[in-house]
Amino acid sequence: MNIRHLSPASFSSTGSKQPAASNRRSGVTSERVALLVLSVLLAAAVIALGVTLHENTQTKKNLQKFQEECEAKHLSEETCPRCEDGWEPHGGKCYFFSSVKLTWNESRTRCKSMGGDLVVINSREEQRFLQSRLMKKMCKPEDEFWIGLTDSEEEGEWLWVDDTRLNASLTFWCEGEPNNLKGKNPDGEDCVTMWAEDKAKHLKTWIDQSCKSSLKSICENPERKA
Ligand SMILES: [Ca+2]
Ligand SMILES: [Ca+2]
Repeated sequence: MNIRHLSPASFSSTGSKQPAASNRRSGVTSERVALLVLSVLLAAAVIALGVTLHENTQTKKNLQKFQEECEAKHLSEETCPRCEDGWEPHGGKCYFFSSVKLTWNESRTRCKSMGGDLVVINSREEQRFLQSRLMKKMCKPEDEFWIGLTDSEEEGEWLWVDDTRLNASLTFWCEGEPNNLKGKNPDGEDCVTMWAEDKAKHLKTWIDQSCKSSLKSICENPERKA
């Protein structure tokens, strides 16, 4: 190969050196600009995606919150009884455990003044509920609560305050009760109390007492209508 023949070419190459470098520099600059623009676009896209994801999450959260609130509202309307303050809901009824000690008649009047009456026990389940609540309400073992049962009209004919007769297969007398003792009151014992005790798993906690005794009481009220 003849090197001389290459010389002019190499010169010519040297001659065009300046514009080539300039081109390269301007190429590098435009590449940088393009890269910068791409970077900005990418950053903008990432931010936009982030905002969208955040908004989506917020929307989902808001929707979930709304559904929870709605379900809670629905639940309270459908299944939660509506009782006045201080009354305890159970099985569609409201119960008030009064710690004020009054005679049976006075207790009944007080329950009525609050829109209810002394409790009528219609089921084994209701007796069990009341007993479980009394376990917490009783301050001492001899604490007794009036219920809405009496034989004051005719001895031995037990009537509830709603005028229904006591169902013989649904009684919860303590052993030896009712005994109509006449020690405290010559009229005998015509009003009924109930109490509770850990050991009383048999549910038999009713006692007939003198209606004039001052004792605590249980009031009952139907739940408020919607
Ligand atoms: Ca009696
Ligand atoms: Ca008795």
